Amino acid sequence: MKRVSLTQYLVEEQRHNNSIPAELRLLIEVVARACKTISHSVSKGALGDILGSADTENIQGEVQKKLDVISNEILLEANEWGGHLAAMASEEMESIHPIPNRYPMGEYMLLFDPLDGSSNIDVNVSIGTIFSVLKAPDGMGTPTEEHFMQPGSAQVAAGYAVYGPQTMLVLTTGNGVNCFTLDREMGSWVLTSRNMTIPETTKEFAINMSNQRHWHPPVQRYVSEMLAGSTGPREKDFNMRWIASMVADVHRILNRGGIFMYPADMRDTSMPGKLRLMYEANPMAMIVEQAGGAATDGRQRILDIPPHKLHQRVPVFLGSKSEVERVTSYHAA
Ligand code: AHM
Ligand code: MG
Repeated sequence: MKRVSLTQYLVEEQRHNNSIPAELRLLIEVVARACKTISHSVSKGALGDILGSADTENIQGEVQKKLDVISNEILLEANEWGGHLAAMASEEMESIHPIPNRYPMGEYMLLFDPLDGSSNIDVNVSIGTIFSVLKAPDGMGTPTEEHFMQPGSAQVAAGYAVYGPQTMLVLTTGNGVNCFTLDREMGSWVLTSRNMTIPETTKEFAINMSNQRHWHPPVQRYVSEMLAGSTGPREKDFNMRWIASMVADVHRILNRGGIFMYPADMRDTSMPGKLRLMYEANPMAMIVEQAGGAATDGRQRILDIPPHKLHQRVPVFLGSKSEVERVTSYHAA
């Protein structure tokens, strides 16, 4: 079988489908290269002194792991000098990171969660990097947080790298979803799945069940109906999986269907859910929709939510269309 590299795929997309302007292609290549470097660090584990805590806190007050900090730096450094970006924003940084004056300013803005699934770093379970690309508004001038306040539907590209038994890069530029596997010997990303499609129906769900007592009634109803199995209203037995790395859970759903949920709960109404709109929910929602699935916050399409702050959190329901539609309809009932 002829191998297609990420570079070749992007060049062909640019040439034939016109879906990727040259600048965006360069940007994606740089992000992919940074993910390769992160993958290399991840695979060293204790041998690379990358495990454990960094003794610092991020903007959310969460203790940062060494690998959170290392991955953030790798992405910042890799993307600063290329001339295709105006600014970056990261889950690990309080405010935006404009491109320093010594480099030319480009027309895109990059957002990322440098190392998603931090609780799994030290236990050798799959983790990942999630990214989202927005266009800088015309005549923007000095970038501010305000320029990032665009709904997910404005994303021009989104993707994630998953560092698991294999390192994979899943990418969309609004023309379907493709998956590349890292060939470690050759150091290149090779196209291994074209046009990924999420099966519409499923018998598998993903949620952190330990929070059950805090859930709101629509989520209680939805999950209890699944747990009732073949003699319950759903008339089938469901299986449950929860990796606690969104990238790994979404990657499974992309491949074999399922629904992923991180709902709001009754503990703290000021904190609607755990996941972040700009770094996690929006890019994953774009990927899932491009693969034929659906993504809502229980009430509306995630990609339609107007953001009001960089580190905003949202409830997330995404995956197989019929299941996302069902749990969303329970919220309306
Ligand atoms: P992180 O960005 O700090 O790693 O947090 C996000 C992660 C997701 O990857 C995952 O779905 C979720 O947190 C797991 O949360 P929990 O520990 O409550 O199960
Ligand atoms: Mg995360």
